[in-house]
Amino acid sequence: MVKKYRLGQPFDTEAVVKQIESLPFEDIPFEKETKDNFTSISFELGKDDLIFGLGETVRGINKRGWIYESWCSDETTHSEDKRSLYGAHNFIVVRGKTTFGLFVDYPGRVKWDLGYTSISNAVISIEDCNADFYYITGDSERDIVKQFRAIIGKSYIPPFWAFGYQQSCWGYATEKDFIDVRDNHRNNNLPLDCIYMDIDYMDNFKDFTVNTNNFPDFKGFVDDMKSHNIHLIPIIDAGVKKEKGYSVYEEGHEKGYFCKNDDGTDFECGVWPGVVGMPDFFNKDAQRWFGRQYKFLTDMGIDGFWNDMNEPALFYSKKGLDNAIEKLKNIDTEKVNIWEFFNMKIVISELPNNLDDYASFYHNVKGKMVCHKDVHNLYGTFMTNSAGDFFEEEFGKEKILMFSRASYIGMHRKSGIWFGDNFSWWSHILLNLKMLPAVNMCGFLYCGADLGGFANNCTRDLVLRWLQLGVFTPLMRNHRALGSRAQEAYNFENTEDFADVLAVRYRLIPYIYNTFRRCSDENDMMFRPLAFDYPEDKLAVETEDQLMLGDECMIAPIYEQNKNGRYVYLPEDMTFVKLSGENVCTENMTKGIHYVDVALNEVPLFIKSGKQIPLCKSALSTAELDTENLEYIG
Ligand code: MIG
Repeated sequence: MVKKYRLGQPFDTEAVVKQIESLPFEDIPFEKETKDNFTSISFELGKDDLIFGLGETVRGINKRGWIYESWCSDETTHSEDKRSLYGAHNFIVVRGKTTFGLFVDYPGRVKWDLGYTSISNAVISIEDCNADFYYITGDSERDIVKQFRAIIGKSYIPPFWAFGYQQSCWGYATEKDFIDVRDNHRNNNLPLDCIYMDIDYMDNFKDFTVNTNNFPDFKGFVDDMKSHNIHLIPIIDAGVKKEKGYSVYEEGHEKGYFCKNDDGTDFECGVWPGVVGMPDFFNKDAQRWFGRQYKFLTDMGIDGFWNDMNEPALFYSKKGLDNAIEKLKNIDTEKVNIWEFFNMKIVISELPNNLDDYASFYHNVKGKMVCHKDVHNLYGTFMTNSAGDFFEEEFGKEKILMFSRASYIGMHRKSGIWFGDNFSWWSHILLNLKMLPAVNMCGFLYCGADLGGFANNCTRDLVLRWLQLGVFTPLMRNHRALGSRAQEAYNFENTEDFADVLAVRYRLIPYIYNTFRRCSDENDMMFRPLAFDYPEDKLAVETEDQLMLGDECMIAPIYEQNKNGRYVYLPEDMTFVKLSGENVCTENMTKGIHYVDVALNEVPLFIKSGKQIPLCKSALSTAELDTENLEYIG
C-alpha cells in the first residue's frame, strides 16, 4: 500500500511515474515539524530495528547509526566519515514494529539522522517546506521495494553486449593505446567487449569532439574495433568549454542554454576543459538540445556512453577564484604566520564543489528562475535523461549503453550508474558489495564499481578478488585513474588466472542477463541482503559480507589480502560451487558456518538446494557466445 503525503508545492522531480492521490502532510504517520524553511519527520527506533536503503552511500547494509546527506557530490575519498557520495537515493525501508518504506521526493539536500544523534530516533529533515513523502507498507521488505519500484517505473535495460567484460583507464589517448588493449586481451585469451574512452579522446576536453591527430579516421576506427567485437565507450562531461568557434558552446550561449548568475549572465566555472558553461538541463529546450549533440558520436557508430562530472563537479567558479586570489594577494610572505599559512591552504581547498557556488546560479524552469541548490540532486539525472530521451527516439530501447556518475531516483529508467572514484583498497571490495542491494532498492540495476579500484596502486591479488565479485555485477568494468599502477589483466604474472575468472563471467552471462531482465520486468532486486530472505535468522540478519543473488544463489566473495578462503554462513543447505575457466567443482553443504577454500583463479558461488542455474561455454566476446547450449549446475 503506497500513500503519498504532500507538503507545499513540490518541484516536479519526474521520479514517480504513477499518479497517486495526495494526502495532506499533517496526516503522515510520523512525528513532524514544519517551520518557515525547515521540515522534519521523525520516528522511534526500537533496539533491534534495522534500516536498509539510501542507495549509493558509505557504511553498512543496515544504515542505522550514522548520519547521511543526500547531496550529489564529487567525493574523491569514500571513507566511512563521509555523508554523501555521487547519488541522491532518498529511499529507505525500516524494519521495526511496523515495517515500512519511505521515499522523500525532494531534489535539494536531505539529512538522514538514522540513530546518530540519538540511538533510538531517526530524524529526516530538509531546509524547505515543499516535498512529497511516500509511505509504503507491505508483506516484507522485498514486497515494499517492489511496490516502490512499481511507482517509479521500470529499470533501464542495456544492450546484451554490455554484460561482457569491459576495460577502462584514464589515460588511453591514441588509436594505438586502444589497439594494444584489444590485442593484449585477445592474445592472452582474455574476453573483452568494451574499451572506454576517458577525457583524453577529446580535442581539449571539449564534449562532442574527437582529437583528430590521435584519431584521423574515427568512424573507421570505431568500425574496425566493432569487427573485433569491441565497443568503444566515450565519456561525456557536463561542462561545455567556453571557446570561440566551438559550435556547441556558441550555440548554447546564444540560445541561453547555460545556467545563469542572478544578473542573467552565464555562470562560468572551471572543470577539465578550463572555463565552461554548464548546460541548463532543467530548461526543456536546452535538455533536448544537449541530448541531440550525442548524435555526433552515434553517427560514427558509437553505441555507449558514460556521463561524468554531473553532480555537477565544479573545480572552481569564476567568482570564487577571483575572491580566493584577492585574499591571497594580501598575504605578506615576510610576515606570514602559521595560522595564515593554514588559512591560505583552506582558501584554495574550499574552491571545488563550494556550496556558495551552488547557491549562486540558476535554472530556467518554464520561464521561472530556480536556484541550483534547491534542485541540485537532479542535475546529473536531467543530463543523463537528455541523452536517454534522444537514444530512445532515435534507436529505440536497449540499443545504447549508458551510465552516469550522479543520479536521482527516476534516472534508473534511462541509465545505469557506476560507483565513482573508489580506491584500490580491500575495504572497497566490501563497500562495493554493500552498495549493490541498496541501489537495487532504488531501481538502479545496471551498476558496478571500478574493479581493481580507481585511485592508488592495486595488487595482483586485489584485482583478482575484486573481479571475483565483479563477475556477478551487471556492469563488469576494470577502471583506474591516470598515474595509478596498471591493472589490465594482461599486466600481471600468470595471466591465465585472470582468463579463468573472466571466462566464468561469460559462462554465467545467460543466468546474469536473464536474472537482470526478470528483475527489471518484475521490479525486483537482483541482489538482496540476507536479512530480506531470512528475516527470522539472527545470523543471516547480521551478515553484511554476503548477498542473495536472484532466486537461486548466494555470493560470498573474498575481500581480504593473503587469504586462501573465508568463513561463510549458510542460512539453509546449499551447494558450494567453485568455477574456474571451464571447470566446475561442487560440494553439498549444510546450513551453518563453514570455512571454504578459494584459490585466486576460482569464483565462489552458493546455490540453494533444489535450485539450478545455467552455464554456457565461455567465449572471447558476447557476440561469440552460444547461449542456446546450456549446462545446468546446482
Ligand atoms: O576529476 O575523466 O569518476 O572515472 O576517470 C576526475 C577522468 C574526472 C572522474 C571519474 C573517473 C574518470 C575521471 N573523472
